[in-house]
Amino acid sequence: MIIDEVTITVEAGAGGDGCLSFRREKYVPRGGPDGGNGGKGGDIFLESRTDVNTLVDFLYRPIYKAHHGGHGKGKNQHGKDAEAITIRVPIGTLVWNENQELVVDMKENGMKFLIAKGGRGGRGNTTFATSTQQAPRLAERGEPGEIKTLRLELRLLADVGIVGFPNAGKSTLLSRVTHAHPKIADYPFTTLEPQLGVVKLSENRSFVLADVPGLIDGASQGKGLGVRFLRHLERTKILLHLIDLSTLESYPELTKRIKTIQKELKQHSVKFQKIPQLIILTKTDSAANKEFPKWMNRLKTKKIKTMSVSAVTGQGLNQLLEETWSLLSETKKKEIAEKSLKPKKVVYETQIRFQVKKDDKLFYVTGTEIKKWVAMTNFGSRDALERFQKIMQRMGVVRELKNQGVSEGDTVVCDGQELTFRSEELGVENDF
Ligand SMILES: Nc1nc2c(ncn2[C@@H]2O[C@H](COP(=O)(O)OP(=O)(O)OP(=O)(O)O)[C@@H](O)[C@H]2O)c(=O)[nH]1
Ligand SMILES: [Mg+2]
Repeated sequence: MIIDEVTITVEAGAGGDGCLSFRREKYVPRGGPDGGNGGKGGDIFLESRTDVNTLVDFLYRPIYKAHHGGHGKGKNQHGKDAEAITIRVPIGTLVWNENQELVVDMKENGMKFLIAKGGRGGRGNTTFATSTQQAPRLAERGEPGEIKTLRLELRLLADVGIVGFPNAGKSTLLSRVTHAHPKIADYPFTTLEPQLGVVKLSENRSFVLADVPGLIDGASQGKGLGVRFLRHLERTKILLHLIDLSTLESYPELTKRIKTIQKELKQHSVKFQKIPQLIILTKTDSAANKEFPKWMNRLKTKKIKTMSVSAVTGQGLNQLLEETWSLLSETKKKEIAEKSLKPKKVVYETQIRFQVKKDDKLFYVTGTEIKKWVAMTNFGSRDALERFQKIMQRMGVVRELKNQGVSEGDTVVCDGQELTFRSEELGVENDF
């Protein structure tokens, strides 16, 4: 299996800061607050596309940054929202986070996934005015955007699989139509593990072909090697079923061989019944019985698509690739039509709100939300500090601190910001 891998960093934009300002007009003493809100920071999306085939571009451009939101201004002017950016990835890209957890499998065409969320704009002081607090000296800073380091892994999914008995000429076919160099020999079980190659018909017409070890009667019960690798073919869209003419004497033998392989596939997984199959008679140059064109006609009357090739003379190879391509395009179109009926998914991750840990005399409060509120608070302002405390209370941080035995004067470190646990002095109703 060809696996392509890159590491990238995505940095969503921070929200713009909210503005702290008061109206100043002639003859209007003590004008009210008029600080506008900051704009939203830019989000970063991943989108799976059929027109992107590799991860190579990411090697040259591993960092993606969205813009920050504009800052709020006086006269209630809000900052501008930053535009989202979309990173295009090939279909079949797996996205892993720093903890090696799978974030998303971009396996469907046109799937859009919010990978890094832009920060919310900070609120200006106008927002904080209430009937009791008419001149708030409080404005939020913008929320930082999410920053993530991601590992993208492309599992090149094979579009077309080759199946058949050992020695049918599977690897030879792969070597003739792609740049792959599989081992080829005139004894069974030459191929020991799956081989992939890319067939390029023209600039925009290419597909991935997979060759797996040969199957034998009883393979689904574990005989031979082939069955171990059949799972690699489960996601293919078309199967080329190869049959060796050089050892084929009669029509009944042909149908028997076809049925044997089809039975093995079906017993391995019912999924194979839905995958269209092309029957390919191989080694026409050394066919044991020259009557095979008649057999092909008989199969055609049963609506079984049959072709013949010789990897030695090259006979039939082009027709085979063209036929495979048109069948493949048809199958893909059908799939896309079925899928586009469903709404596109945008998935959000859920996170633990906060964590409190006691270490000696210090209490450490961490978590994404805590990080956010610390970044958004201007600790130099008494009003802002008071608000921060209220938020900690609402989130249940205070309750948890108390559970862990916090007392007056203890130091609480919120995401690197040192604060003193004190109640009355700050005049907050309940303790911090
Ligand atoms: N005359 C002739 N011989 C061929 C042709 N295609 C393949 N062969 C020969 O058939 C033998 C088997 O070919 P492989 O491609 O290794 O067969 P395979 O299906 O991959 O076999 P396993 O990997 O063992 O399952 C080799 O000796 C090839 O040279 C052909 O079109 N004409
Ligand atoms: Mg082989």
